[in-house]
Amino acid sequence: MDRTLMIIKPDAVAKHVIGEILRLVEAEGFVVRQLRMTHLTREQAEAFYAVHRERSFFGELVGFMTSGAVVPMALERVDAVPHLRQFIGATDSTKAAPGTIRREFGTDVQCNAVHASDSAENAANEIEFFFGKNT
Ligand code: 3AN
Repeated sequence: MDRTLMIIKPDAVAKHVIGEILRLVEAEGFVVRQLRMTHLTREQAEAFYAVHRERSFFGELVGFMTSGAVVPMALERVDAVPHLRQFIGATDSTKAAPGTIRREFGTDVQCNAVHASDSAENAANEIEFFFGKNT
């Protein structure tokens, strides 16, 4: 079993679809191992997305991710990282495949409902970011 980190982003929290997203993720065979609701500070959002610091959309991204509560969770499943990436769909919700989380619940490239780790190494770091070591 592998673990990955998913975050339900402020747009999806504001749309009251936390439950619907969790239901779909659990039906897909993911087991929720850790889960909490938090409101990121600017410093936390900048640290979480540090790899994007030089990107033109960094300021907007940090503004969006601090605009409301988020729901990070550690999910466990066989092939968790690639399976969840596939399941949530492309970054731009308007281009995500039908049936994916981002297509169903997101709006565009920024308000795309969820984040999912893109590698096993990042998954471990991101789970530690929200839930500490030994998770
Ligand atoms: P993904 O979340 O699919 O791995 P990344 O890592 O390229 O995508 O981007 C991280 C986050 O930055 C995205 N989830 C999205 O919210 C935001 N983002 C990516 N590209 C853009 C863009 N062109 N304009 C605004 N926000 C963007």
